[in-house]
Amino acid sequence: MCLKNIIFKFLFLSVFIVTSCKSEKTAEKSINTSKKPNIVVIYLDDLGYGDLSAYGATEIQTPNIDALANGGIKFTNGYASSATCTPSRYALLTGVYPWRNKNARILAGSAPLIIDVAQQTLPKVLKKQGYQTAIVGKWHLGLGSGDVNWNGKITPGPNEVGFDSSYIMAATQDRVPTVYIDNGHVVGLDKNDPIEVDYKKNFEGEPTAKSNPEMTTMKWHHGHNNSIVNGIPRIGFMKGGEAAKWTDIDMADHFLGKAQEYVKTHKEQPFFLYYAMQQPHVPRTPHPRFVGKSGMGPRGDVILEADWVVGEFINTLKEEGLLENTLIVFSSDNGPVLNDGYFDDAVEKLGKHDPKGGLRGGKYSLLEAGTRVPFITYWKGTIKPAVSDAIVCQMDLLASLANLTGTSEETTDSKDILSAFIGDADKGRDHLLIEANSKTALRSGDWLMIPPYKGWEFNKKVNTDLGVLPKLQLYNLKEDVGQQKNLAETNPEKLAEMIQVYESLRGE
Ligand code: NG6
Ligand code: CA
Repeated sequence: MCLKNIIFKFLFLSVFIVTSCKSEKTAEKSINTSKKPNIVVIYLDDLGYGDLSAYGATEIQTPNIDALANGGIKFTNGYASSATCTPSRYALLTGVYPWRNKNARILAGSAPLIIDVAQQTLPKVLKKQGYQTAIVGKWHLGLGSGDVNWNGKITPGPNEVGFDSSYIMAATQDRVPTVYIDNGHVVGLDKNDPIEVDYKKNFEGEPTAKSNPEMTTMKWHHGHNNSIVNGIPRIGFMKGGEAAKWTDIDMADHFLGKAQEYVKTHKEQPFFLYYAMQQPHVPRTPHPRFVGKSGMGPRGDVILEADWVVGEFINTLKEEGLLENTLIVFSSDNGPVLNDGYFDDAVEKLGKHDPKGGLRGGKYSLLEAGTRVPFITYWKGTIKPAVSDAIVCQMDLLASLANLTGTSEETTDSKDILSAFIGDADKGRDHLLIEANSKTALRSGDWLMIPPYKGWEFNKKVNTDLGVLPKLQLYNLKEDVGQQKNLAETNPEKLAEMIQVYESLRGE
């Protein structure tokens, strides 16, 4: 959007602004790596800034993730690029702002791949540096180039954008097809029972949550009323593939097994593993071992499950003698949401827990809780424990890990801030554009500016402030992290400066 007219309003102030939009300086690394470290990105789905005890939660204990946060660098200004999944994952893997790609928005399970196979990606950069590369878990960046044939080789996908191996779910746990895909092939598929997927209309005679509510064991609140799999109504229609359908309650164990197997069988050369876990996204289906353990209902239970998974995975690295030669990055693709479409007690049993950790907004929002997420770097024996206030974004991993592994790869948007990631510098980025539903806002220093936008201010279904207003918003996050005081009118100089930086970053 163009803010020229708004800028004119501030011109009379004659504020001479020196913007620092130049690319941040390339980091000098102090780490002397005789051997390239393994790199693991553990990426949760919808985990909020306040969902971990290391980030201040008191009603839930996450000792295994806390051990990473307390033994590594705990970032307090760590960002996903976006307030939803697909765009954040796009930025993480390509180093490009998602608003540059109009397809980088929440995708259907049948959507085509949105990363160009010729595009630079994080796994490609690391492959060039001698790494073996793999993804285990949630993909949600599209598959195929139009009509996917789920019964043949599904391509292009992760294997065509830099991953040597892939074991994934196509989109989300609440979207069909509800099957695992191993290097482009549906796992356990019976050729006599082919899979068909449609996001527009149902297949004749197939039950849905609307036609057969008695078949559902989890009830839908909004959306999620199409095909029913394992008693859970999903988004999208699916027919066939009975033998291939996943079991929801052991998904965490299943992906953990794959991640463990990968590190055990790939330790001769450095590896990059993108381990994209499904918790605490809906449908929240904790294994019976965790049911009732948090006292907060399934959302709390799957956070405990995720924490256990992280502990088991770290134990495997230890047992294999890999922990001291592995950099672990832990984060989440967007902020928290309670009711995201099912009645699952997330709201009712929340108690005193604050998934937003004092921030405002949540998943889908331009306000801080949408994109500011737990962000940890851990490397036993190499990274010194610290808390860092540096502004860092997942999109910067591409350029920063390129530097770590001995090359240089600044894409248009990914900044080399390795020194912040490894604790050599207190400062990360100068500026960052965050995104929600294709709308962008500027974080710069202690400040956040949201341009005026048309649209819903509040999403009643998910009970979230979207940060969308028809007027400018300006917040000082140092003094007002909860974003209660809009300073746009009282601090016109800062506002004008922010607008100028914003326009220059957006190329307007
Ligand atoms: C929304 C879904 C929500 C979730 C989200 C994607 C409805 C009503 N809501 O459209 O439940 O699946 O998409 O979440 O269908 S994300 O974390 O993958 O971005
Ligand atoms: Ca998500």
